[in-house]
Amino acid sequence: MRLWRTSALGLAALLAASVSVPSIAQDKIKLRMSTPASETDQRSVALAEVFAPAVAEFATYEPHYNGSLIAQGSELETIAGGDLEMSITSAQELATFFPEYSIFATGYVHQDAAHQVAVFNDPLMDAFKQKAEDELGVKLLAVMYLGKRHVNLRQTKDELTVMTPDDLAGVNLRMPGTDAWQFLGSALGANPTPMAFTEVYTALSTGSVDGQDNPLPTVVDAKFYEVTNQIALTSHLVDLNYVAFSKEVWDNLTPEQQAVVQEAAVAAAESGRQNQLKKEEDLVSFLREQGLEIYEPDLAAFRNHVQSQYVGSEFAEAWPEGLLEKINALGN
Ligand code: KDO
Repeated sequence: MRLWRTSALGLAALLAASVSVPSIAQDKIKLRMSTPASETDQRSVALAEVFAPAVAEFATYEPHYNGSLIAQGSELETIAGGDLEMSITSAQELATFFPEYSIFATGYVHQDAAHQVAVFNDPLMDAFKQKAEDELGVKLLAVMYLGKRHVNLRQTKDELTVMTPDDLAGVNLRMPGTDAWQFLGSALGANPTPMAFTEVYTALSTGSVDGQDNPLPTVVDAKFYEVTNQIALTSHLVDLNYVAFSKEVWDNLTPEQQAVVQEAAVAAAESGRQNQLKKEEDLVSFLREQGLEIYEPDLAAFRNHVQSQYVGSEFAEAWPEGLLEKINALGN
């Protein structure tokens, strides 16, 4: 009798456990992530392959690529409104809310991937992170490396050789659609045209723009090399993105879960960074094989021109006193 009761209890426990399995699964936190990037972009790959499995015990990672859920540039306000949990955001997008973020979107400020990490982890970032949390409800978990942006044009090098900013006069250069991006395009000497990333391939193929700027891995991933003829290696922006996470969702996690999410974001960023750096190195020869002319312009001329445009600009006025010097001191 006693045996029977025990096994009946055991059975009940088993049933309860099996009934509760789907409800536990349902209780998992859903983390929708929206990005204009493709599924094969290294940042997307890193989040899917490193971040997602690390948080899988309590969260379901649901990525949306190519701007299919939220249009490029609207992700932050969507997180703030509670309709999105994650994005891969840019300093340029944050600068539309907090102008001081434009310092991280300024040409020739970040020197390389390691400098980006040093800046992101330095106490100088604390006030920036806090403001995004308090005023936008967005937590910045890690810095992702997008790469060195270069000028990529439809014209052949014979038609137009870009050695100095003067050579870009009148060139219709697609830049993403925020003020900080447009300013950078003008600072390069070009005529910047705002356009969403997802429209760039078509615009290049029809000639409605002369060119675009992005790192080599993006030129390959988005197949821009099919519709352009040259890349001037201006390295005008060592570009970054932040892993942006809803503060509201964060606050509902246990401290243990928060630690897992934080570590997973940092690990994903590190993995994406290493892959992106390798791609940047490897892709020059691939692009040359595709027929693109790739060359280095007068970098000092570009650096001087770009930096001189920022001095005294409305962007530079928003930067906290002494911040640029602190950022420079963290580099080489
Ligand atoms: C772009 O629109 O050119 C850009 O490179 C800007 C970045 O901040 C980032 O949003 C990126 O697009 C997308 O993730 C697509 O790679």
